[in-house]
Amino acid sequence: MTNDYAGEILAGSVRATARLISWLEDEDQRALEHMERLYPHTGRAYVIGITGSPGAGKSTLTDKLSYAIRRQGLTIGIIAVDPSSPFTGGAVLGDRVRMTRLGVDPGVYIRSMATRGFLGGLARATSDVVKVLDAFGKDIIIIETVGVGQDEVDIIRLADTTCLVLVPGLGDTIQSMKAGVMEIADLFVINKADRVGADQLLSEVALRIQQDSQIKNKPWTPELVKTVAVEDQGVNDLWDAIRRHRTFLESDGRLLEKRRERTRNETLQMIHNELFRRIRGRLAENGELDRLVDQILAAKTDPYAVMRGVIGDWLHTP
Ligand SMILES: Nc1nc2c(ncn2[C@@H]2O[C@H](COP(=O)(O)OP(=O)(O)O)[C@@H](O)[C@H]2O)c(=O)[nH]1
Ligand SMILES: [Mg+2]
Repeated sequence: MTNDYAGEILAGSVRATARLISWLEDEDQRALEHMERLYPHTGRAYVIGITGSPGAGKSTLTDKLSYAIRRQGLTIGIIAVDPSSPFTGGAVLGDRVRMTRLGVDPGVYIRSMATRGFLGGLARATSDVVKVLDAFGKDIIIIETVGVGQDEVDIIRLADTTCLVLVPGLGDTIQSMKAGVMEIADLFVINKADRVGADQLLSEVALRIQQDSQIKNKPWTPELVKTVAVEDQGVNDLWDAIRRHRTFLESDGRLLEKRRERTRNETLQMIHNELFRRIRGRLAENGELDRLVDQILAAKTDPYAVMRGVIGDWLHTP
């Protein structure tokens, strides 16, 4: 091992943290041994997910919430998986981006994730970044993500508490909310409550919570919080609600159960990714894959037989 990044990260090095995260983003295999060393130092941070449509105010809310959290003396890691986030100035940057005030606070580490081409999945990479920031010693980790595709839903599953940000008059009333996103929310944030229609949206969401059998059957009833993020209104209420949800999870071992489920999925996913990476690597050698494809196209074999053959060979490899 040439660099002791894990040791440096545990000792608080921002530079080593940034470097390891870049490797994770590039799916650089060198990251693995460092991740393995960091792993025993993870599991301490509490992860908050902030999701919602573009323009809902997620970044503004994340910013204001971070100040509220900092005032309690807790440290924060922010992961913005949102290419349009002001943290990045609209650009997709791989490096640590400093925001004007938060960015110069050593108790805050901000990172935007590039959303391009992840073979192992964006959620997988984000989950590793969470672990790095956790080992780096951040008490609270906030993940900001746009709640649209499957990637985002998978990312939001990394959070212990998920906040869904809705705004009045965006035309994205809850009827059109993607199925599965509503169900994932532990807290509904009605942001831009300075606008008309905030109270109507609030009662719509409250009604939906009462009527949705999937939500109703959960032991936790989602809370609703009204905020005006730009004016820092309701942000302390949001923080209080997050803490109530945390207390709820920590009672009766629910948080442990949630993390057990996550560890299970992650471990399976890791095995899946590594197997696939190795098999793909071997098939790419000597044009083996192209040869097989030629044979399929020439009707000498079919993809099913190829798949069985490849896996059979692999399993019998000593
Ligand atoms: N009127 C109003 N505007 C807000 C509020 N919160 C955020 N905004 C504005 O909404 C726009 C989008 O906010 P941003 O935080 O970038 O949203 P994101 O795309 O969800 O991260 C910005 O111009 C913010 O200033 C709010 O509570 N009220
Ligand atoms: Mg944003």
